Amino acid sequence: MIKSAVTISIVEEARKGPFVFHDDVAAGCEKAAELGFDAVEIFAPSPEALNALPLAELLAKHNLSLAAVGTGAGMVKHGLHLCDADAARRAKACDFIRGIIEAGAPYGAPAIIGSMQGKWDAVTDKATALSYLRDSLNVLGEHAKGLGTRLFYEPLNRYETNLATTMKEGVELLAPLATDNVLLLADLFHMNIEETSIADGLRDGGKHIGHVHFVDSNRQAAGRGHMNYAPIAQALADIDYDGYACAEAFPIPDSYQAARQTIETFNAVFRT
Ligand code: LER
Ligand code: MN
Repeated sequence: MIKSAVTISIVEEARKGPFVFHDDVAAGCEKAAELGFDAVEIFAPSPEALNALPLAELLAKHNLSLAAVGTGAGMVKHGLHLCDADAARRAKACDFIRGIIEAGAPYGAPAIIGSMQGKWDAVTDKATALSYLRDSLNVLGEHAKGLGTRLFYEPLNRYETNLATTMKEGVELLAPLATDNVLLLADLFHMNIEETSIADGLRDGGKHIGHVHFVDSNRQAAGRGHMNYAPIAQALADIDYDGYACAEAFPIPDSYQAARQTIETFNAVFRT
């Protein structure tokens, strides 16, 4: 059965980012539980910041799981990414992600590689960038496996990456990996921009999809745009998806209402 989750960001630089709750993990957990979410996904500024949170206590108190942890602060705060031409910077990017993997693992929460994947450019051609990225995914995927968790790789829209923008390209990117522990994150916002059909894109991802960012066409809460969720729900059923549908959306008109709209749409789409 597909489970619901909602994002909480405590990254100062991402205050205007597409996260439902901001700044206060305790308050976000309280609201998530009140609205009936199964889990939260946390975007933190560093592994240390994640480790410093009273997460075990908060999750137990509110009967929530930790669905996933984001790594994008490595890019947002430090400009790090896995395709950097400089080997020392790539190693730093890897270390940052390794720390987030280790912070999420005790809660069974996989780390997400989204913006930390980077891009190819005039200095680093596409083949070289892809080999850098695959090298890191192999190392980090196996590291996560050793800790009993997974790693999620997220295809992004063309304005955020040029490595894999569709689920099909995501599958092709993962195919040569030595590790079997990296799954795709299907973000409906990116897919709405890049896929010919979102439902077919989900079928292209198939068994490789491990996580879904559940959001509307305009990156607002599900139900506040023009996304047609019926074929999306059908495609997820067709591929036997039973992970999270996690709200990664702007807090419009405010965090609480975005979360409430999300869970209403989630229940209408997945629980009827
Ligand atoms: C970025 O656009 C995104 O969708 C995040 O989940 C990854 O950093
Ligand atoms: Mn996303």
